[in-house]
Amino acid sequence: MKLDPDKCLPEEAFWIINQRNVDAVVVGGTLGVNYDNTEALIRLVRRGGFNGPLVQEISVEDAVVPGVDAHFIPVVLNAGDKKWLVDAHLGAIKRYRDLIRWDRVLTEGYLVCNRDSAVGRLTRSSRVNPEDAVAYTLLAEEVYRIPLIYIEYSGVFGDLDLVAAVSGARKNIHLVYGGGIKTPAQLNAVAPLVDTVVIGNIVYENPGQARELVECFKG
Ligand code: 1GP
Repeated sequence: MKLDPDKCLPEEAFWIINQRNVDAVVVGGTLGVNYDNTEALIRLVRRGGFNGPLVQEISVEDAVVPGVDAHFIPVVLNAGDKKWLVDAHLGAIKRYRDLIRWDRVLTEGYLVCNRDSAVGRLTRSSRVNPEDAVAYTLLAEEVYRIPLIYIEYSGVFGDLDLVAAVSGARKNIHLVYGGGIKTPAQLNAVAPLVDTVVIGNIVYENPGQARELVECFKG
């Protein structure tokens, strides 16, 4: 479950995140993220009784909040703007170097497949077909030795052929899918292909439907 610091958390979210088949709560977003709204959301989730893994996915250097269980660092493999591949990360390391708990940092090889999403526009991500996606995955797994690849369709349900191609080509890299999941059929179609499914927008757009999704998902 990914929660956005720039959005108002509906009451149902507290029930949802405490269900057995929600593995973790990731706090992160692309637009309007700052330290105050990120810290407030993290506090809200903990106060809401969530005792599972609580992770911040960092997209803004100024918004790094200590005290979470881990920090996920997206490295946007298909970014047209090199900032999101290396420069933002270098800047953050220079700034926080002695404060970083490296044992709690997890790199995400990010593959932004919806170029019209906020993250797609921000990073100026290049178009990705299934062959590209497989090559990026092998690059992440075999060359960069990144532990996790995240197929990000943020806002739209993705191309299952692309996800299946990546799923068949990867060896051990942890495969995450996120984007546009609104129905049990979508969830159940993508879940067998990947290790982790992320749901985000539906929690805000239609909390009741998000609740149903989590309820009917058997994992
Ligand atoms: C966003 O992958 C997540 O980073 C989830 O996508 O918001 O479209 O569910 P949605």
